[in-house]
Amino acid sequence: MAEPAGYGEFGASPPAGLSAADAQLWRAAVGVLERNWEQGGWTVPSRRLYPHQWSWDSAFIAVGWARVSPGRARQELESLFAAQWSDGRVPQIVFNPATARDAYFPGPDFWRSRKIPEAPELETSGIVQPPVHASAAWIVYRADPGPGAAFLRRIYPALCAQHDYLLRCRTNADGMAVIVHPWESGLDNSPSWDTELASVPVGEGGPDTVPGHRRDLDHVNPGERPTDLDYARYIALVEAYREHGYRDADALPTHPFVVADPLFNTLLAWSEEALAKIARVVGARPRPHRRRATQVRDALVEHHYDAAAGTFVALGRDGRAGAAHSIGGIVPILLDLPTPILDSLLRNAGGPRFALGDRVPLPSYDRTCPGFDSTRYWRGPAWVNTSWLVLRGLRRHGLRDEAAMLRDALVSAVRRSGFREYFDPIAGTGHGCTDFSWTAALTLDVLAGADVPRRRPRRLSRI
Ligand code: 9WN
Repeated sequence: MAEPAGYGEFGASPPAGLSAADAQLWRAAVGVLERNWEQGGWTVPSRRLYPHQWSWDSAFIAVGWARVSPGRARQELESLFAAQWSDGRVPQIVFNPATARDAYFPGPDFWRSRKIPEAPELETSGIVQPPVHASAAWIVYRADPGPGAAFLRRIYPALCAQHDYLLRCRTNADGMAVIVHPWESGLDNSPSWDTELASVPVGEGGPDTVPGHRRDLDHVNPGERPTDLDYARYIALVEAYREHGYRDADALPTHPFVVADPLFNTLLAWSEEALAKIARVVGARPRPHRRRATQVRDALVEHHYDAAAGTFVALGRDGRAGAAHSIGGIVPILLDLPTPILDSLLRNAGGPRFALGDRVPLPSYDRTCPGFDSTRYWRGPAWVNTSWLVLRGLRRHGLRDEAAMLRDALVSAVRRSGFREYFDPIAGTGHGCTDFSWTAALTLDVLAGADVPRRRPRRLSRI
């Protein structure tokens, strides 16, 4: 499926017009991607902390490669889809056979994908991550439309199968795709999952006994990672799902964690919009994709918008809402929304909770909440991918000034603290691993500047 590397079509030199400081940042970002590139045609998120291929990371990373080497961007996505299961799911992790089996926990011996008939030859995990891939594929195509068209023809059926799996096996009565594990959200220990997670029974060893060696703690300060209790629950959830051979029809009726998440569904709708554009290029029908995008967006607005809080919230199986004011509640700004909702999201983003306009990117969780923790993973720190998604949304709505503020915040955080995994949203300091691939990749996209807004700039009275 993959084509030859073709590295350097655009060269590593920065685009014309960047300041000397931005040009230096550009070269440094390319250096991170080069160091993290694997000969098999994909990029590790981080050499030591995440030494395999991750699903939504590859989508963000492809967006960055598209600015430097569209050939590598195409390979990044195609190598991921080479590990797609026959039921259409795109696994959260594709394990690198050349990496020690215990280099990451939980590794291939825990997931046991070889026992699953639908799984591919390469070993993988059995869960998914947010479906941002069709959107990434579209961005990759736009960067290099010549060879990009053949790439779209190759990958379109796999992208459709990915979405079909979610709509066929993972959709609830509201028409929303559900996740069965916090790792599927990509925002692993977000306070949004606390309520649902609290009722997950943990293993026999006791509430904070993790059945395995947490390799993450060999590389990163434990105060910046999920707790052992979180991990005990993560493991218990995988065991419950794995017991059913990862078959949703069997597992979901009794599964202890079934959540409809605004960020996951926003990316599904956004990617359906992208599939509509891709369909036009490959000679398929765009309308079914547009219809699905609208259906998911409408379900999101109808069931997940909390008018009092002015943001979108996750819902558990019995309709219990997760904590409001996670960054996932702002990300729907990527979609067309009714004006009052858009205005509320902007008020939240620009107010004290998310402080858009500060020198750092948007926090992952409300800065004013008692549960906010400025350095612990998804419970406060600013991550570049979620701010990049909001930035794309601001540009879509023609909000140039707000987009410029967020762009500057992203660039200055990285310039100040390096290509860190996440940043303290108040102090701006870097945390988690260094040389993190999607931070470098999305910095390239931001530095290169994005598509011109489709609409006339829209000014809000105040944000
Ligand atoms: C579990 C790879 C991944 C990201 C996730 C991020 C983190 C893994 C972990 O790293 O999760 O998937 O071990 O903590 O939360 O979004 O895809 O970068």
